[in-house]
Amino acid sequence: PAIIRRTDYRAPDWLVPDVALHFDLDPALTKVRARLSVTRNGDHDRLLRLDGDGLVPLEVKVDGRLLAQSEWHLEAGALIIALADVAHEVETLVELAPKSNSKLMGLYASGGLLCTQCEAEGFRRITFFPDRPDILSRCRVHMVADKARFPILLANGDPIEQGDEADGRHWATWNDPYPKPCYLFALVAGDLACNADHFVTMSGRDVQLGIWVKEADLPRTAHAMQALKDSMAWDERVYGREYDLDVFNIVAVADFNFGAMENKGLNIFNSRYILADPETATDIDYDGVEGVVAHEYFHNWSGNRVTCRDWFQLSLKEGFTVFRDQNFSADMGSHAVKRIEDVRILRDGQFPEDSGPLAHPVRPESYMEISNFYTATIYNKGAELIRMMALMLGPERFRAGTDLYFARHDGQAATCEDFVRAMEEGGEIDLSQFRLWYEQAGTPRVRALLSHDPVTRQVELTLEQSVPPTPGQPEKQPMAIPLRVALFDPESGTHHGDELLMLTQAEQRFSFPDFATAPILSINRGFSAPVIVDTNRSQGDLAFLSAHDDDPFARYEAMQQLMVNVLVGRIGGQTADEGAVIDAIRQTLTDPTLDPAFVAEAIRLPSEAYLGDQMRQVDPDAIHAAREALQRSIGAELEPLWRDVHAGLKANGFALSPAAKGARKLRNAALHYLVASGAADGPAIAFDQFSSADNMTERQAALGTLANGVSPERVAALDIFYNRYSADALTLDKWFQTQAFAFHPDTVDLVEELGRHKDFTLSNPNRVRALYGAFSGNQWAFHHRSGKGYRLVADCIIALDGLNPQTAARLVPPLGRWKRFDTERAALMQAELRRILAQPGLSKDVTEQARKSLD
Ligand code: DPP
Ligand code: ZN
Repeated sequence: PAIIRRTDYRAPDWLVPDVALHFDLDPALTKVRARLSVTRNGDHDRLLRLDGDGLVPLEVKVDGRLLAQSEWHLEAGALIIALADVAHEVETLVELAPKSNSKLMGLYASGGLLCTQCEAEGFRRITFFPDRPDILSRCRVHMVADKARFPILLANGDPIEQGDEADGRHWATWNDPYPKPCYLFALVAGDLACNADHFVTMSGRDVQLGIWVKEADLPRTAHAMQALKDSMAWDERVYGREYDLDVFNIVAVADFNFGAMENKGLNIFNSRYILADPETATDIDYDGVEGVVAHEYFHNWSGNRVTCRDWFQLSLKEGFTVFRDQNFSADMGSHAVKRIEDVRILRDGQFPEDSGPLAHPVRPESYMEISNFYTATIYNKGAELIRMMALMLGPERFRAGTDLYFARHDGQAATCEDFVRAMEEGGEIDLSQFRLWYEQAGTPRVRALLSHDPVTRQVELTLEQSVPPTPGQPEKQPMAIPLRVALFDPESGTHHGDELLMLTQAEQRFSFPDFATAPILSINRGFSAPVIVDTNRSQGDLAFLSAHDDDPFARYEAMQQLMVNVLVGRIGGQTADEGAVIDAIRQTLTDPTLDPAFVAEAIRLPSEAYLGDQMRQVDPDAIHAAREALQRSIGAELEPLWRDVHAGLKANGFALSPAAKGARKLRNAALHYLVASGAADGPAIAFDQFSSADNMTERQAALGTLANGVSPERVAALDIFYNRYSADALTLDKWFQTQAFAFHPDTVDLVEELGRHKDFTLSNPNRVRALYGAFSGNQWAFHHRSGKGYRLVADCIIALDGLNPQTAARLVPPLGRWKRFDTERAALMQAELRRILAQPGLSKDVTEQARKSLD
């Protein structure tokens, strides 16, 4: 497969200002007629090239004249035509079979619906078109379908007209007045019910809102609708951005590769990010619905009105939009807890990517298959870049920068460079060095050493930075790293200032005058930069900060570091003292001033994967043993406290207030430690919570806790859960996922069995992720020394590749971490990657990921 390079970008030869699409819809055979007005872009004599993937032109017309076969040809799927003048009308006719489209790209069938997914390059599976994001077209869509099976017909923009035909069929026409790239095209046809509402925008326009689902799911759409209205109000208030069409529709579908898609005026969602009710959704699910609804809505400006010039600029819309949805969710709940959660996601998902064979810059230089670049680096690290700029600029100047960006690039296909320039000009700041964040891959490491001279009363902070080599980038330059820093007086527990230091050189010193005694360093407060900080702080310093730091993230971080030090020490064979960890947890648990949701985050042990990331060579068995042992000690030492917390937070129902959610989170953490303590009644208490809970948050947490052990309650709870929810796909996913995530000695064998379960299917991406995605994130089980875990995942990749290469490719990265493991495991992982690559007819999606993973 060919490699596409960022520097090869060239403006399009032909533009398509207008397109009219006619769909004769049927799951077995859909006809698509497309009429493109094309105009020559500049003075050249190059042919018109319309991308196509698996399409055969049944008719090709230019300016109404049917072309002979000799007047066009196909080249790598694309339709090539010679055109004489500067403007023409080109018309094509193709046939599709949506119900056999298992890739879920283009037009496909899901649970009786017909729907589309075009980002990144799915539109070329629907019709011949220049499928690149810098071609912006006004689009009119006409759909005809059987009225009984497809009573609802939706497309982008505003509905124009509809009517019946004689033969039981009906039609609808939609028009989208905003020029858009074809990756934002969408249509849906099906038997759908609507949760209808409306929103009055800041200029007083009334927008009709619709969330379309299967009739039976209507009661589960209330949270999504509230989230949509909250998002619309938030984007007006915080960014001055108003919605621009008369209707905004969302459709939920069961089979979807992404989480959701921001098609103009017609968002299409994976149903897991729309449907929620107390019986089936956890607090995390509710937050996921709120965050993803907001994310897709915010794309209307950051993505649709201003789109991307080419796919190398993907983070322009994704990083910025993640930043926007993170701040929205923080405003809707707790800023402190949201920041901790987002950093945890970054460290668990992006840091490993940045230190492995698939590391790439936030603005990549090349790709084979763009679907492989919808990564934690583009999304989550991309969001951290925007966050750093917002921090350096401050709220007013950041807003001036985004205002300038939207005003200057509205209706355009822009670049990351355009965004940075708007920040520089609107925010009056020089970001020359900061641009390296878009170019250099790898997580920077900062070494921070604090020294104090009692004679001069001077404190000196020495900061050293380095960026590790990554594929294709052996040498790195120093980055511009904004670090929020405070120095605490250990006597008074207070600090002097909260300064933003800019680390711009490989090594830099900062002096602070007038300290009688040595202060304690609080650094990277609020996680001001996405870096790894190594400090010379003692366990005593960390314990102090875990009790006194007034920056919630730094306080959490001190606690995590305290735990990491003990665990990494023990994994390395030292007898690290756990007393400080237990004291810090006791102190945090009993501090009445703290938000329970924060407490639940702070007392949680770092994940096995994060611990692995701290080690040169990952020893999954030693990590698991050390973490389990510490968990058991914490459980046993503080057992009465866990019992109190668990009993004291009872019966808060399923209210969705931050307080109620926090209480459930802490109660679940207490249950977890209580069971981990080994107390004889632990499983019975968990089973009782499982049986009596009136909400899924407590029910699923109890199930997860039981699934880790080998008690009889485990089997009973899993059976009850299965019988209660086997008819509801989203909830049944939890049953698969809980078992795949479980720290159970036989997880590998259980996952193998579950792969043969009658409810397991490769055709639903959520189900695949629930089983194999979750399993490969279970470090201890996946890296079973037999290599069986690797084989299971590789078998799944091979089987899935023929159906849905995009989802198959997402399962590859865990196999690529072999360099970090012992030689036996590394050899087993490499062997599986080679076995995958040896498959005939392998997709370019999986080929790219597996090849890079072997390097
Ligand atoms: N639908 C995906 C997202 O919103 C890709 N744009 O992130
Ligand atoms: Zn997005």
